Amino acid sequence: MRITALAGGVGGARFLRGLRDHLDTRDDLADTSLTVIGNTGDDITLFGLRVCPDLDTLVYTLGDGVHEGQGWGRADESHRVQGELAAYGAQPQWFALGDLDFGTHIIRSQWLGLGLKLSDVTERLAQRWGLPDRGVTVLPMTDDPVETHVVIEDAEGQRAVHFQEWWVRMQAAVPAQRFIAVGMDQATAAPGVLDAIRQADVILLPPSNPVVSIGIILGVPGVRDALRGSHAPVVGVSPIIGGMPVRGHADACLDAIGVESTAAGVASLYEDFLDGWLVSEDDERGVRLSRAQVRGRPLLMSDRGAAADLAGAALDLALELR
Ligand code: GDP
Ligand code: FO1
Ligand code: CA
Repeated sequence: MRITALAGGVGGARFLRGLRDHLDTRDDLADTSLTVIGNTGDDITLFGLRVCPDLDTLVYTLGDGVHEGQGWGRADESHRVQGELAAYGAQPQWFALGDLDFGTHIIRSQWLGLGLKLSDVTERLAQRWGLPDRGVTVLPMTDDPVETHVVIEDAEGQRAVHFQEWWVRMQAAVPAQRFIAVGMDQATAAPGVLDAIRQADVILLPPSNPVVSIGIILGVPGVRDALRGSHAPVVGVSPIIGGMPVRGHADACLDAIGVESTAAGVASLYEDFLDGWLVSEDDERGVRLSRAQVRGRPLLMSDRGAAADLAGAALDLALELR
């Protein structure tokens, strides 16, 4: 069976590792392949190096190399290089890059500099982490540079800052007026992305940020149409439980686009292609959707086992809707 998922960073990666774990327990679904279409709007160039936070989070997590507490970056990390850069007064210092993580950014930047596409580079990185052996392919949504910028207004007036500056440095405390996916008008889907949607047997939307993760991927030309036209059931998991994101600032992102921070509000963004929607058991009665089937399930990925159970529930609903 072919499963395709759209994903951001931590929420997407934990869910998809859970899905991989769940599939390992299913004899009936042996030989299932998982293709993950990752958000690249978070990407940023720092110290001359191309950093792809969401793709790296996916690869590190699915390759068992992630820092479990943070959910991003490498396990057993040190920060000597960043200390050295700080001694030179190099900026920014608000974005924590570890020494092992730097290795990834150095080799990625070198390969990109040699003319490889981001999708080729990501394939090489995933290979090192053993993903192909687990039937997992990670595709960047596009090979073209796309960066999410955030329009804000503060004491310095109205301006656009890189998404990471708003999210990490400002902690999303300055209200976002809107998000701009810079470069999207010139972008095309990376090789394999649209086919992965068209040829999937099941399509899953993990509980990723609906605006700056999934929303950005949906903006890639052809992606939304492919989802609408797909014969496969599309099942999503709410990142919002009881009106609150589990982590991060998804509520600030939803505010900016005028959508309420509820499981129903997020579902409304996927209305035209969503067939199934998992919400928390407490939210179930409050969510009525015209098209999609709604199911209440324990939604918290408190550990790897809980993530596997959640992914299994999403997959079961998709198989039921097939
Ligand atoms: P990011 O790129 O690191 O921000 O990660 P994603 O975009 O993939 O996912 C972020 C979203 O995951 C946030 O909006 C969280 O609310 C959601 N999330 C994180 N952990 C959980 C969880 O255990 N359960 C659910 N349902 N959502 C979660
Ligand atoms: N998130 C933070 O909140 N603070 C950081 O300093 C930070 C550094 C970082 C470095 C590499 C990487 O792959 C991810 C990193 N993240 C950091 C996570 C990430 O940039 C964002 O939290 C998500 O992309 C938000 O969507
Ligand atoms: Ca992200």
